Amino acid sequence: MYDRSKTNNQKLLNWLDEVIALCKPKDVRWADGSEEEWKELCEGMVESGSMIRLNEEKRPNSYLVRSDPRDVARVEDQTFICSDQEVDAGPTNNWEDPAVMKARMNELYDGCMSGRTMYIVPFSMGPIGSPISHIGVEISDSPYVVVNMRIMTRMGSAALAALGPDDDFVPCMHSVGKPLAEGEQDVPWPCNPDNILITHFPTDRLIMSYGSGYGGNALLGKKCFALRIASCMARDQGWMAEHMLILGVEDPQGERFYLGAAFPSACGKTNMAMLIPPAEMEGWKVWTVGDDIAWIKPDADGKPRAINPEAGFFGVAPCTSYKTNPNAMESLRANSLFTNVALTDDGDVWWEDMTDEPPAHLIDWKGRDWTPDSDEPAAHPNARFTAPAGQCPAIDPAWEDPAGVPIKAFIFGGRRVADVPLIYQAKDWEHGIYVGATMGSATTAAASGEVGKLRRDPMAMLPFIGYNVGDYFSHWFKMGESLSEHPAIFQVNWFRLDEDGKFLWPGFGQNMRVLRWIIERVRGQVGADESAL
Ligand code: TSX
Ligand code: MN
Repeated sequence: MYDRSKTNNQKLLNWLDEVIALCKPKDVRWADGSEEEWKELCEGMVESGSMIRLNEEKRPNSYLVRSDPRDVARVEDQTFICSDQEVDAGPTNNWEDPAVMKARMNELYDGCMSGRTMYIVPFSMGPIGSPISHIGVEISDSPYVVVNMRIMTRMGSAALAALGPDDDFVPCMHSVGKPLAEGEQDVPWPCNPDNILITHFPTDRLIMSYGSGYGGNALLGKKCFALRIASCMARDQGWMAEHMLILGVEDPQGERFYLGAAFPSACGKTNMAMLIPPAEMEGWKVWTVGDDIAWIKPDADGKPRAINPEAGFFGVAPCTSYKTNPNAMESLRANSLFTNVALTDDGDVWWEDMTDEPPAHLIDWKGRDWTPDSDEPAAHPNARFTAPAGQCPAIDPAWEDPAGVPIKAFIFGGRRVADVPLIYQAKDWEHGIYVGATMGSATTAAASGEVGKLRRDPMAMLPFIGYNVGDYFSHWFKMGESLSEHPAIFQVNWFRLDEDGKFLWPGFGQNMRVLRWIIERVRGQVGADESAL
């Protein structure tokens, strides 16, 4: 049924035999990650009505997809950490007994791919062959997942070739949960929104996802593997998997200084990762290594080095513009996927605040006519672009260095209307852990629920720690003991308001002043007063 000669990894072959027998797909296909495969899958989805090819002049080699309106975001209430003991999932995760959950998932998976093609998607999180990288294999019945994984990870033949006969990998099982009966017409976005389950098995380092085709529910290399499962691997192996952007600051002398920064959602993390310094700070430059996840391992000397395990940006589209983030706009100018954005009359994409003036007419994310008088936004608030990181004009020359980049500082941020100043430094590693553990952010309209409420989000990892949050804090302390050099830790807040409710700080490029102060502090070039904080 499938070409077994592609790998000599027995664990992979055994798992494939098992899932094929269970899911009963119409076809099985290895994803090789080639250009031809990308074209074939995308054109196939155009023909079936799942994708729209964008204007080749305006947005070369790029496509628009509209999801089912019931499948538009990561689901957290249906996300489970199935550790052997309930206490090991801790108070911040849903837990179910692994045997019970596996039985439930296997029942859902039984025949779930009938009438569909099963894709075998080998991928590397991190540069192939890096000692900091890890390999996964995603099984999916969604061609949309395959083409997204080609941008977001090092996917295909090269990743498979790196998997030796006895090498371990993380099995990532995914189905949209919509089997097709003989002769049944498919829908543009198959899913099973009433039965979504996103499950993690830390003991087996296994992921099982069912019912959703969207984002972190379906692109299993990202939140499920690179954060939840990787955080368990990191705990056991003495490294860190963090929800952090990585950037390099170059000073006017040309010296490069790298830091990791953790922000909860709706704080402009991608904007920060791609910051362009203001004209008056001539000679300063920010280089982008990653915008979402950092894997940090001590090198042979015990110094922390970080990689971005991803190869692309899966960014929130609304509010991204040439004003707020020119480097993101350049990253998505071609070879990109767009999910739930609006379509312009000339076959390009648009979303809220992309331009000062909205176009006079659009097709909205639900496929309906839209004008500026419409009551609803043209793009879904959680609409996304999937863009290759290598296309970012500010991508760091060392972003694919297998050794990673040396990390000198961590920043914890949040959206705080009061109480937290623009910038302060923690006294030491242990105090820094306290600062990270007590992080919080004011909720925004995009995040839904009550607006302006303080939501606690330790290290911006609340939905991403794959084990007990108390053990996670312990692990930070243990890393303090094993590292020979400790990143300095800072807290920032771009969102403090004055008495009139106006932002006190201009933000964006001006944040470069804060980064400069951080560097000067780490180098011992500026003093600071100890405060009540
Ligand atoms: O991304 C943001 N950053 C980080 C940039 C490198 N945003 C957008 C957050 C929503 C995703 C910000 N918004 C930032 C910020 O530093 N600061 C603010 C608040 C702000 C908004 C508008 C203005 C100023 C501050 N406008 C004027 O001052 C004209
Ligand atoms: Mn994130």
